[in-house]
Amino acid sequence: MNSEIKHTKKVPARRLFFAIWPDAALSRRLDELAGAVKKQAGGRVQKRENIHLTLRFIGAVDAETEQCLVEAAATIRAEKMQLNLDTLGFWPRPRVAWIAPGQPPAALAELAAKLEALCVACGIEAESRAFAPHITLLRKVRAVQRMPEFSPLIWPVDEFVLALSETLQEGVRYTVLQRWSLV
Ligand code: 3AM
Repeated sequence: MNSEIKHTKKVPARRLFFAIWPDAALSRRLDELAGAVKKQAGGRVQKRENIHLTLRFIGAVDAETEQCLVEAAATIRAEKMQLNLDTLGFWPRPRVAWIAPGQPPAALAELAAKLEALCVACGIEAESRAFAPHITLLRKVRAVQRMPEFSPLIWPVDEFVLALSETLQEGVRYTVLQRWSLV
């Protein structure tokens, strides 16, 4: 065999997304709320450790693009904010029940817009759909007659993350790869 030949292993693309991630205490409360919604609406609760708010779904990208995203994310200057999670909702087509801030602060859309620009600068196709901030609580929900009574949850947001999405035999697993502070 010719020893000059380099055997470069192709690194598989990784499925990524930008998000904000609740801390353990808030995840627990969201998980409890998901349990209460499930009693009324059925469906399958999102695993507690997977609960997040997607800022920009990216999809599968190669290592070079991932590197571009990571480097660009480090240059982002965006404001800290507080989200008032006061609205429960249901989307029949993806069959998802969610919680969201009824009146999100401008800083949230600004952060999402900066991430959108960053993705496009790294060669990812522009997102055509409007940003609809929400936290998925349950999937495979068939119908919702009524939602449970609940007290709004306040979420102080001081960082955003890049997360990896993997589909395993036991279900989807999200892993936070990197975190960046808001200012
Ligand atoms: O944050 P939620 O749970 O609403 O459904 C996926 C999940 O949304 C969504 O990105 C989040 C992290 O996986 N997602 C998956 N594939 C997608 C796609 N092709 C997508 N969003 C937009 N386009």
